[in-house]
Amino acid sequence: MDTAFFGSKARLLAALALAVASSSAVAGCGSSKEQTKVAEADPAAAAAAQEPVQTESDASGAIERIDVNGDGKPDVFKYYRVVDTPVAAAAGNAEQKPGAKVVKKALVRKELDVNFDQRIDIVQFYEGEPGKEALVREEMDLDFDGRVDSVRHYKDGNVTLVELDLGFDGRTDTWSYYQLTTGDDGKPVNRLVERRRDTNGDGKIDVWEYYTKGALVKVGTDTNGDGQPDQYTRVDGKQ
Ligand SMILES: [Ca+2]
Ligand SMILES: [Ca+2]
Ligand SMILES: [Ca+2]
Ligand SMILES: [Ca+2]
Repeated sequence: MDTAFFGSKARLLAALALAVASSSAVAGCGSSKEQTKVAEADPAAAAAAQEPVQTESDASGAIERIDVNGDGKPDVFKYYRVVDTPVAAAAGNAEQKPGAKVVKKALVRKELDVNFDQRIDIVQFYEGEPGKEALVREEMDLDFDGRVDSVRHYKDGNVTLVELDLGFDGRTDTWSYYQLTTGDDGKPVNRLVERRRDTNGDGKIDVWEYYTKGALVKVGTDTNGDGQPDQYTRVDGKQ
């Protein structure tokens, strides 16, 4: 019984490892065997498969298209802003002429089609100078209908607010707020501190959940419909 269970689990892991290995090979440099096969079937797809990463750029920006699953169609799009850095300001290079500029690019947006249906499901927005880009917002289409259902806001690498449309009707109904605090072990920890919910879908918040050290301690409700909590219930046993 146990042996059979572990056997099937091992096979599953092996299959998973294989899938990951082959997809990263395609994303990296591509295998010549696969390219030959594709070339016989579709020369255009073969040309794309040979270059899983395609870059286009002009004076103001650049776009990088990446074909993750090797079907010849890009699934990841990276948009860059081009930044001219005077050579003096960049790392000193004696061979370059005075007044010359080093062109650097900063990632501003990343779009991902995670289910390979040619529709973007995740859009990430970045801010910061080249090499120091930080994720500030992430929009996700969780049910693949083309409409954003989740927006995550970040500050210094930590999520601060998650907006969710759990009803999938195009309206946010859940707001989760996070705060960076110090844990019992003295290390920084980013924790959920408050969750606001619109439970009846009228666009107004009616339930407020308050969290301490990640645990729900108090629930506030709006009973008179003014959009403010007026009744509180403690759920942690304290008075
Ligand atoms: Ca693809
Ligand atoms: Ca998609
Ligand atoms: Ca959606
Ligand atoms: Ca409501």
